[in-house]
Amino acid sequence: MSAPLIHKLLPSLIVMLASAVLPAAWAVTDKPLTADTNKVYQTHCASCHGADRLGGTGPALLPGNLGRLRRPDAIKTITEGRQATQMPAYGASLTAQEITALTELIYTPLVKTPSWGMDEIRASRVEHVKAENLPSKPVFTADPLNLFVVVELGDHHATILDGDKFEPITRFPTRYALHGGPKFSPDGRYVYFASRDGWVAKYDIWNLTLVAEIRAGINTRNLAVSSDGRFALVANYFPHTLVALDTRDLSPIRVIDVKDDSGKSSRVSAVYDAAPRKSFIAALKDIAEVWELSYAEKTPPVDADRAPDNRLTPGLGVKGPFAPRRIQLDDYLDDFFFDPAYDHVFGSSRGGQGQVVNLNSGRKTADVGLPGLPHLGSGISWSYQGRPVMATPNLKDGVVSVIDMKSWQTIKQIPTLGPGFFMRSHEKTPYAWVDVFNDKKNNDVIQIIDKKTLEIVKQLKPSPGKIAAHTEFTRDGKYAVVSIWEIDGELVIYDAVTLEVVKRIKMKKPSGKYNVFNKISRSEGTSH
Ligand code: DHE
Repeated sequence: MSAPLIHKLLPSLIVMLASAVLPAAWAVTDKPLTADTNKVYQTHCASCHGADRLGGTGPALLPGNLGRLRRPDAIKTITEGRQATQMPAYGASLTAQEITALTELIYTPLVKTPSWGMDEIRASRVEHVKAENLPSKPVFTADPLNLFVVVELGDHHATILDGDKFEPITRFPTRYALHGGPKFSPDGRYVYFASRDGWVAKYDIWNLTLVAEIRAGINTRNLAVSSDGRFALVANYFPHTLVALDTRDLSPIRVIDVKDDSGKSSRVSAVYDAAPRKSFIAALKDIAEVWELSYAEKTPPVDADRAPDNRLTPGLGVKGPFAPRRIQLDDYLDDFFFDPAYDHVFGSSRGGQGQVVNLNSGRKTADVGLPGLPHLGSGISWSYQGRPVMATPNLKDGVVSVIDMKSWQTIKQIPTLGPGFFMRSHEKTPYAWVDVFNDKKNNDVIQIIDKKTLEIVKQLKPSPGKIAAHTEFTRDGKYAVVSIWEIDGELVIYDAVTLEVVKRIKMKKPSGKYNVFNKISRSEGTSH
């Protein structure tokens, strides 16, 4: 059945069903918009986006989830539909006023806050196949550790790419708007995706099969997988929770409310695995704390020499696995980067100011002056003149900052052609690759930094006039793969030594690509 036909037949049924089964807290508001607009929404949109706007086969239509979609683009999408998706065009069936009113509706918060706790999370889980029944060897001959998982945002698909032949092995649909790096099981067999709408998916790469999905939040930031592969922790903007999942089948284990002693709750900016500590570290957006959640048998011991006025406070009566150890700070710590030993996190506060926190003592140990808005989640590290350094691109200023991770001094601010987004390198290449994603004039350029001299040595234009972003290397570091961020985009593969193009592969807005080996070996040139 065609998508427009589904749109015609299902709405009334969905509305009836929705009003019968949805909890009161999800009721669609008819304020401050007119009942007419709601009727238009229920007739044309609810079947895919949910009677409650929380999403269905289509994405959630709530202001928090639409933050990155500008209103004129929303109007265009409703009028013209969205290429390569199920979203039909309504320009012929709705008036301009109805389309404007619908746009207003989707940018209006729900009057009643929807609840998304353990019951709703559990009910959302879909187990497509029992993972343990699938063969435990790859169904293809390509090197399973030199595969790339490519996220194609253009039509919400992912491609598994053979990293030796640079040929796609399979391509499959994903949930709408995946964001953040997918995470892998320690053997590289399973990959876990998170979508902005809170869907987490487990995919068996060896069997090219989707195993299970669960909606862990309504507006999700990212997820982390424990170094032993047993757990996933999902960081949510809405509701203000961290959700622990059992990676075997994505069953929910625990929903942790994120709040401080006064009861003030917080969005979670991001969560990462700290393998040597056997814990997850979570950065909080609205509370000046960083949380450590252990998945070790016993919670990790805290430094004996911790100051008597120790500022670690017990966590909210939550006991057992994932009981948060709360480290209180003077300033907010948004996204962050670990030092090589995972003893420190280097984070940026809301204003972009950097601070270093010792995770063992729970104390801030240094301030680091940083210009603009550093993008620490995209930081990489290497050894420079015998010292561990990290480098971060900057979302606001045209600069890459290189910081000594022993003294926490800035060694160099490398001027770039404009603000960037992603940075990558590899142990076996002398270069770090950085894009100029956030500069309208120069966003088709990739700049190559020599890790020894900290100078820009070359500029590449993979596809002049088209946005170039996000590099990833093959497992041996010999080739670098760059994305062309267009609906009809491509991957451009470079010889990482000669910096010559060796191949181009058509893709639908390939946002990020992730090499299995580099990810599971925690290559210093890649993000956590
Ligand atoms: Fe991302 C990773 C935050 C906007 C594409 N982004 C991340 C991570 C964080 C983050 C915390 C690390 C998570 C992880 O990998 O586990 N991103 C933010 C923002 O705060 C910001 C600026 C605003 C927002 O809307 O959330 C933002 N990000 C974007 C985009 O607009 C991008 C370009 C397109 C998109 O997908 O929405 C984008 N972010 C990415 C990608 C990664 C990512 C491709 C994974 C990078 C990697 O190599 O690991």
